[in-house]
Amino acid sequence: MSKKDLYEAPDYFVVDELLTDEHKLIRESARDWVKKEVSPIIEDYAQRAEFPKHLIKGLAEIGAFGPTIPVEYGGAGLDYIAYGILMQEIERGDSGIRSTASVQGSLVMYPIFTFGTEEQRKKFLPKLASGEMMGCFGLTEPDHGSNPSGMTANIKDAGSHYVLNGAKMWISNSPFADIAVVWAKDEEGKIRGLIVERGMEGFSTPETHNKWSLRASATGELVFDNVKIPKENIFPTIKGLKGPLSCLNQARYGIAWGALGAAMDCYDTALRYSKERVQFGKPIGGFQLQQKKLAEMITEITKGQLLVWRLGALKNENRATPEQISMAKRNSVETALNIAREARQMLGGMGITGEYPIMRHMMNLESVVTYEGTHDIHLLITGMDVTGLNAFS
Ligand code: TGC
Ligand code: FAD
Repeated sequence: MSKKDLYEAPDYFVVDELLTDEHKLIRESARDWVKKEVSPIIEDYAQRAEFPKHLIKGLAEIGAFGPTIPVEYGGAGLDYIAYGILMQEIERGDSGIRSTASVQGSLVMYPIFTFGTEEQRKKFLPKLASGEMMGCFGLTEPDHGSNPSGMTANIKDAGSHYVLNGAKMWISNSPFADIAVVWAKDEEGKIRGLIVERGMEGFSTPETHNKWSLRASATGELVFDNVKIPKENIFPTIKGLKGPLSCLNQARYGIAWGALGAAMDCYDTALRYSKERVQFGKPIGGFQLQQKKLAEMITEITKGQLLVWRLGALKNENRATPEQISMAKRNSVETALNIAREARQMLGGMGITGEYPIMRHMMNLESVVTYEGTHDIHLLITGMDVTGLNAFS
């Protein structure tokens, strides 16, 4: 983006007062980092469909990898509101960069910390926290997206090791990841989690090209052709879909905060533009139709901010339910997509260019509304929770 990043975060209901000094400090350092390191380069990388790998070090330095993981394993030992703030600031820059942080912290470090052995924790967590090692998460398969319980990736016990076969699709960070947390069925048909390391024979990670969305994030497959997995790389006790779904709770929580960051950037851009752009002799912000758009945007952002703050407070007390997380993820992404679409129109022709971040956010959000559980799946989770009736089966 050639323009200077003038972002000012909207805070209509003074949610700021609900944050601690530590939260505010974390937010300021993340915001400064995004303005300095992400905004100036992100448009170019997105246009070229390239992940800006050099940002990994900075992401680690602002504490974006495993913010809630204890300090003794290299994490930042922060609470869930701090984690949410970090995701919001990063996604304000770009959803693809937030994706990298979400995957590393919630989908790779969290399962190793929660389900892994002490040896696995010590071996992998500090390097993942510092960005020296990058990870990815393999749940989705070509024929099993919303319904991961049907997965066919499988492991067989070969005495001294397991043998892994199958394929995963749509995997963020897979093309450059050093390790993959992979979910596969054992011989009893139970879903198990294991750590697959780059370089293991029969393991490859072909990149997925031609995306119109999340262009600054690398997406690929995971292909397993008789890969020998040492027994020490399996998570020993967790069995069943609740293993991967618990990781998704963490990541979906981060997205609930993150997507609002994209919404806030679109709103802020459109608000500034509406005061500067003159048509029919006055700034377009003076026309009622444009004010309606801005007023509705700030209303939805404010509702979203209050919702995720409350969700964070519940999460800090270990009281947030997966269903509450689903509602917040769905609401924030829908809010962000609607705001991105309206904000883009407010910029007229300029809205389609890379001079402004809106079109990039809008395209990115088309992935965010699909991954980590689609818009419809989260609606059905809420539906099941309030009725007690399962629409999936
Ligand atoms: P169901 O029979 O309901 O449940 C099976 C077992 O799982 C438990 N469970 C959960 N546990 C923890 N957290 C949750 N959110 C849970 N939801 C369910 C459940 O209690 C049960 O446990 P148990 O002990 O009885 O065995 O499962 P189902 O097969 O009917 O599926 C339910 C459904 C559809 C909601 C679920 O499969 C689902 O959420 N599907 C969406 C799939 C999804 O979100 N995939 C995401 C892939 S990863 C990704 O997109 C990363 S993008 C990263 C980035 O770039 O940012
Ligand atoms: P499908 O499940 O085939 O769904 C197609 C449509 O049918 C959707 O609209 C869905 O809502 C609807 N639908 C499905 N079931 C029902 C139902 N019961 N009732 C009503 N409607 C239904 N996965 C990973 O494991 N790791 C990753 O790192 C990862 N990163 C991703 C990155 C990107 C850029 C993208 C696009 C995806 C990523 N995913 C990842 C995969 C993502 O989680 C899946 O795309 C998502 O879960 C949906 O699966 P699907 O694409 O197979 O769609």
